[in-house]
Amino acid sequence: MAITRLLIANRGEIALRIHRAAREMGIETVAVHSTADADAMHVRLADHAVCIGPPAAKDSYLNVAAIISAAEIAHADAIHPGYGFLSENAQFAEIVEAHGITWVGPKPEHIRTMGDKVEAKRTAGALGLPLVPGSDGAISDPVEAAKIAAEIGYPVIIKAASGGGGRGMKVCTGPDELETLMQQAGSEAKAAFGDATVYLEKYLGNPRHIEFQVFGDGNGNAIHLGERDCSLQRRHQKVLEEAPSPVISPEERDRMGGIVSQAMAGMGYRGAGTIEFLWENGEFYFIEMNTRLQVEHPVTEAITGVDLVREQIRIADGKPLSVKQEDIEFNGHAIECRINAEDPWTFAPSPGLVSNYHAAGGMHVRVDSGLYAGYKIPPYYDSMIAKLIVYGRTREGCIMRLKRALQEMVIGGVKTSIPLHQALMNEPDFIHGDYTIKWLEEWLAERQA
Ligand code: MV4
Repeated sequence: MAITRLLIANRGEIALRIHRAAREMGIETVAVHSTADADAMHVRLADHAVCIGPPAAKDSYLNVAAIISAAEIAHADAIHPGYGFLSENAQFAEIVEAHGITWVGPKPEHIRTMGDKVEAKRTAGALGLPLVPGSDGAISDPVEAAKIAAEIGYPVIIKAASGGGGRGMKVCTGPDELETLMQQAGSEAKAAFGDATVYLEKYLGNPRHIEFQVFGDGNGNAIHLGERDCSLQRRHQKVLEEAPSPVISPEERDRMGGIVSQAMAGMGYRGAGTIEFLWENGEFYFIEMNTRLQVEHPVTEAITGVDLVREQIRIADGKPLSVKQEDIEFNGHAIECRINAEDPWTFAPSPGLVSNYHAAGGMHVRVDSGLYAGYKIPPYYDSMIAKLIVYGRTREGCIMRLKRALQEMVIGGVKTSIPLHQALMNEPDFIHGDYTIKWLEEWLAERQA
């Protein structure tokens, strides 16, 4: 029952990315789209297209019944969810499988486990991953919490079990505020996620965000594809990512990579995954796992030569991993700039008509985007309209080429984050790889002043 027709339950550049991988494998594609996306590039390129609803994501890209119906009408035998939307919805994965459709993603039980941050941490710890010191699971009793906080030392951070991506976190600097902040965190979590469960961790003051790409075959075999440094972010939105991390040595990569792939093998993980760590003073601390393909996957593709979407589809199709760990080499350096339709300094969204468009090109330059001249960027979705991914044999060479590529990019008619990336390329701290998760926001604040 090999996959012959793949429904892509997403939009924008990632829908196009998945379409391209499928085409190269001889698999037909089915695009689904809202009424606002009828003119999108992925819809034009796909073999078949089905309109699944009005612009609001809850009525279209998050509409499970509409997507399953589209799959049945179009005779799709597999569904790829991309990132965001339904990609980490365990119930959706179960429904897809219950309809006899191949789910291009992890086992639903693993999506569910990792979606609960308390369960994720417990699982990661049991599999041998290093954890941030903190409460052993959920905590509700303020007396118990105060005991743990005193043990691990202040400041501590209170996190929502159903949170993730930075939502519902509170930093607590001393015992006086602990009970109040726990209550606040709990009720905010209840309001946002319908679940008041919180847990406690030692607060790391100035870490880097380093994540490992993993792949499992679902039968106890797993590999890692090295790390990405995603420390440059604003309000929990990544701005630029790179691989490898400027601070991780080959020995450290092999050591941590061995630990994460052993953990994934141990749980029988299937498909692509990302293990997120905070890294401070040379130590890794697991925080979360993402059970999906990530926006920034191309930097890993650039330095390993492995097509991650092709690999996802192969695994979903019951094939073995196409590469063995010992065959994976890490060569050179890659940086991805996320290009958003927004003001580069105020970050105000800037949707509208793209009056003209020219993508950068040349050696080792990749642009993942559904843009074209005359395209109208709809206001209803994420503002990311393109990713510029540049490779170089060295980090320095990569930055030089990236500067050149940023100069070549033309996106007319809307504001974009290209000027922000150009400014970053001239910052000594960035050039030296000397940045943490706080760096970008501090730099932006200084520029305002
Ligand atoms: C932390 C932390 C400091 N100490 N946990 C934010 C998103 C979520 N995935 C976890 N996050 C953090 N957890 C401890 N124990 C600081 C952050 C954090 C952060 C993490 C990664 C990338 C950017 C960030 C920005 C602010 C806070």
